[in-house]
Parts: sequence; structure tokens; C-alpha cells
Amino acid sequence: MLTVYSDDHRLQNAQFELIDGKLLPPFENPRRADLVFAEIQQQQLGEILPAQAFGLEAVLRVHDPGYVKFLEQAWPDWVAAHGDYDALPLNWPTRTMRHDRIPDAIDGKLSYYSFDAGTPITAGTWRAATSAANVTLTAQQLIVQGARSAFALCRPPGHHAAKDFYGGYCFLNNAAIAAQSFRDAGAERVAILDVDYHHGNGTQAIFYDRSDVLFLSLHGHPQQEYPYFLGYEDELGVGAGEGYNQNYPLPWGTLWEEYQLALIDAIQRIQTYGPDVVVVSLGVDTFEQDPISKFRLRSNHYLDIGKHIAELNKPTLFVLEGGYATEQIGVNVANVLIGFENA
Ligand code: OKP
Ligand code: ZN
Repeated sequence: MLTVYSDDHRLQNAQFELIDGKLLPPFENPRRADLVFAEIQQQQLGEILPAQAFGLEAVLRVHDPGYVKFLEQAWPDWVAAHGDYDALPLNWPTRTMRHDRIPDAIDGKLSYYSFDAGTPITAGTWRAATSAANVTLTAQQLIVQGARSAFALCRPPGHHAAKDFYGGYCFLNNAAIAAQSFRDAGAERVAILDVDYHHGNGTQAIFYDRSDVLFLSLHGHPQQEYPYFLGYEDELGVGAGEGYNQNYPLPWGTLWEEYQLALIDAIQRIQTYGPDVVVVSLGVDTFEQDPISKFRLRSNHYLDIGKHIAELNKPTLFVLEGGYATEQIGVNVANVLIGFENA
């Protein structure tokens, strides 16, 4: 397995994260990717390549130009208004309020372009987020050039970010950018399988009206879990996209046995779809010891996840998403890749 990696992920290194009414050290922190890197190296999973610099062209195939400009400018604008503190929004336009005017003030812009207060924008956020996109696009190119698989070892993650909003630690949707780039490179059908514990609301929204990208997600049930407002099983796509979105919401406490049944169904759906390439949004926060999640997978089950994905026998791009049990994140991620390779 070829891995692509850049140290620039470390530029997303927030002071605090607002979670469960507390300001805590961020769960989504640089150690995560550093430990995945160390494990991949130690297990000798294959070559680790640096990221190439792509411009913003591929990013803008998925994201709104105004949103991308906002992300690039948010930190300097915030510092000018408030000083050198991590930027967080505090209110949102909800029912009966307007969504058709973008405020001039940076605080209003943060509110307009976000959906939670748990995703700090810092001095390095823009560079870290673009580096994650570059890591993913570099890995995506390896597959375009004929590699059977590649792993984009990137952070911050991406699957909660939609066309024009951030949240859930995500700014640019790395997996969606890669999927669109596969299409632009000539792939007719792309399947995105999201095995992160949280619903990939951003990815779903980006491809919801399209039949050329099938999106499937296994995740904590939105009645119980973040992001709460998307991820039900009756979300099947719209217009041309009808029938090309599939959610598997699962309850707190889900064990491997139940999880595997959903995974097998998802794999069968992908098989039927017959994609040219598969993108895996690879979160390992389904792990039993994950500090913010409530599924109960064990480390060996990640080998099986990799094995099931390999049954598809398609070129496969793995893109890192969540996973917050830092001490075991390396083993769990590596196990997916090893299970895939040894299948
Ligand atoms: C990002 B990814 C828990 C609040 C959760 C945000 C979680 C973002 C997860 N009570 N806050 O999908 O791993
Ligand atoms: Zn997650």
C-alpha cells in the first residue's frame, strides 16, 4: 500500500475544543496523524510519499468559491477583530431567520459558513486543510496512474464539510474532492464508502442529486449521535441521484456482529453499482475505546473491514477521517490497510 503524507497537518493545532459544555484539549490533534504515520512506518506497509501541491482547481470543483475565500481569510479577519485566539462561531441562522445574506463581520461569516462550535479555526487551519486536500489528491493521482490502492494519511478530516460549510473538525471534504477528481479523470462511476462513526453529512450533501457518485455511510443513529440532522435510512438521494445514497444508522453499543451485517450489505450495493473506483472515508472512531463514540469494535475487526472492502476488487483510495483513541489509532488504521492487502 502506498501512503501519502505531509507534516503540514500539524498546522491545525487548536488550543481548545468546545465539547459537552467543556473546553478540552482537542480530540482532533496532530498526534493522531503522527501516530498513524509511525505505525505505517513500523509495520513497513510500503512507501510513504510526500504530497504534491495542487492548486485550488480540484477543491473548487466541490466547494463554493465564496466559502473557499472565506476559509482562506478567516484567520486574519478574526485576529483583526479579536486578537490571537482560536476562532469559534456562537450563533446560527435557524428556522425563521435569513440564509440569503452573508454578513460582513467575521463573526457573522463564521456563523454563516459553519454548523457547529466544536471546530476551531486557527492560524494554520487554511494551510493544514489545503495540505490535507493535496495529500488526498496526490494519493488519488497514484490510483489514476494505475496503483491498486493508496492511503491518504491526512488531517484535518473532511466528511462533515459540505459545499459551503465547515464543522465536525472538517473544512475541505478530502474524500469528495478525490471522488470528483476521479470523475474528471474519466471514471464514470465512483462509490464512496464512509465507515467513520459519524455520518458523512458533507459528502452525502455534495453528491445527493447525482447518480455518478454512490454514497454509503455506516454511523451512529442521528437520533442519538452527532451530527443529528442527517443520516437517516430514508435519505435515498434526489432527482437523478435518487437511489444513489444509502445510510446505515446503527444504535449506540453496536458490536462487530451487527456492524458487519450492515457492511456486507453496503459492499453488495457497491458491487451492484459497479464503480470504476472506490473511495473509503476511513474513520476508526467505531473502536470500543474511542472517547467520543459508542460503538464497540475491537482492533482485529479492522482487519475484517479491510478484507470486506478488498472483496470488491476495485482500485481503492483510503482517506483518513476520525478516530480519537490516540494510542490505538495507528494499529486500527493499519489493520484496515493490512486486511485489504492480505485479502
Ligand atoms: C468528526 B469525525 C460529542 C460531540 C462531537 C464533533 C465530533 C466530530 C467528529 N458529544 N463533536 O467524524 O470523526
Ligand atoms: Zn467521526
